[in-house]
Amino acid sequence: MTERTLVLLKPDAVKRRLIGRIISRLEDKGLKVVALKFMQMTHDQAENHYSVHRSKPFFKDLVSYITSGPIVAMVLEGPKAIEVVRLMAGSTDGSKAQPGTIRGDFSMGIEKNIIHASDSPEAYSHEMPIFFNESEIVEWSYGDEIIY
Ligand code: 3AN
Repeated sequence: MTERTLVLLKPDAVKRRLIGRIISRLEDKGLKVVALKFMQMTHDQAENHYSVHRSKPFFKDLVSYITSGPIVAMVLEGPKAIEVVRLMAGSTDGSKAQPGTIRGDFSMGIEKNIIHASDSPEAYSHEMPIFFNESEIVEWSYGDEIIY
């Protein structure tokens, strides 16, 4: 079943010039970009995005980190996109993430862990409107069916 997921390339990915390499991995896998934005998150957007973590001890640091520099926000589409991107991202803590995953290959940390990806359809429904209007999501087709 085709679904959509919200992906963020965090400030460490941007600062380390990894945008292209990470998007390439996601495209190579077969995920389709249907929305893409380079932006600076506001404090309010960050608090909203991470609202499920509001009571956690790391919440303040999380908000301050994700607003510490520009990010890339994307909506990706594909069969089981949520599960597929979570698998590709790897475990939250980069030092424990499997080699071959994005965090496993590019991160040694739990905060600076390169990528965010929605973990459920409910999370996607909460997160996506923080970054995009419905009108910014483009329905399009590759024109061949090679990818799927
Ligand atoms: P994931 O991004 O793998 O879904 P979550 O949802 O458990 O991880 O946590 C959201 C974000 O909060 C993580 N991406 C990470 O940046 C940060 N985080 C999670 N646990 C910790 C922690 N113990 N200390 C600092 N930051 C954390």
